[in-house]
Amino acid sequence: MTIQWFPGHMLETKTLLKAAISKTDAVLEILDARLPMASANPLVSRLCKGKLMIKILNKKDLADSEHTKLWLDYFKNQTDTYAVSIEGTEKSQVWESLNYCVSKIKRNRARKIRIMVVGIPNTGKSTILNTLAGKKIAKTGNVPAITRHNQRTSLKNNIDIYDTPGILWPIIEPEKRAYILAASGAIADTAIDYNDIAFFAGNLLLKHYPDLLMQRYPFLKTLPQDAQALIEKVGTARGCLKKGGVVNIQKASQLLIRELRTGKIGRISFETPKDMEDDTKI
Ligand SMILES: Nc1nc2c(ncn2[C@@H]2O[C@H](COP(=O)(O)OP(=O)(O)OP(=O)(O)O)[C@@H](O)[C@H]2O)c(=O)[nH]1
Ligand SMILES: [Mg+2]
Repeated sequence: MTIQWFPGHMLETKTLLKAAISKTDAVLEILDARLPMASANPLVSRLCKGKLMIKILNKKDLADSEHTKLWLDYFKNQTDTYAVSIEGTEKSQVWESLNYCVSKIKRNRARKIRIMVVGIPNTGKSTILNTLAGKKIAKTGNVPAITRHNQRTSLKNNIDIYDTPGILWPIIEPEKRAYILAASGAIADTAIDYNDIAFFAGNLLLKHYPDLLMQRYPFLKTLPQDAQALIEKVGTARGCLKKGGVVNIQKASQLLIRELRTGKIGRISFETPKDMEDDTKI
């Protein structure tokens, strides 16, 4: 499965970022804590080369806390890499991460500090901005591509912060990365095949989170042997049926993905630093 989803506003944002980055003091790269590597945009890394960047692993409440610890340790061991994990609606955590960023800036006292918030779609950039502002100034939503334009907000302590639209890159490869991004909710529904994504997610859940599956879906009784069986059983039990009682795989797939994305199945991470090292060995 190849995913291509690079609508016009993303290209515009890329051009805008290129021009704006040089005028900012630091960049908050908002990653999804469940997929800290897959959600790191190579375009953004290239554009921000040489700029102070703080990796914010947001949505930590949805991620496997053991895996988040592994990721933070992993980033700590990289040179010039700063990373923290937060929940985007938690005021103290969000401010702590911003203050951490500010503490690393070589400050020009003649003007305000400028910080840019960047990342792929749906990682919580606007939510973080609203939390910092203490009011809803940016539109948010649990589908990608909510923000369409850059937006500047003045915060206390002489800080200007810029929210930007989430951007991806023209062709998402390798396939595993495309699946992870799609399963997390970073890619528009119109660009993905739910059945494919549910198969990928089902296999991941069966392999790494069987206990969570059994808790969420007690009607399973025993662990299904593969993703196909899992989707069918969930579909049957949850009434995703076509005429004649045949399981509607598309509906069952959507249900599984929705429950995975919203944390109903539990705290799930899609990748660990070890997976990433293993992938680069291939
Ligand atoms: N569980 C959880 N949900 C979060 C968190 N932060 C943001 N969200 C939710 O994630 C969804 C996306 O949030 P947005 O702030 O719109 O994301 P964005 O990065 O601005 O998205 P685009 O503008 O489309 O690029 C919303 O439903 C938020 O409520 C978090 O820390 N935990
Ligand atoms: Mg936004």
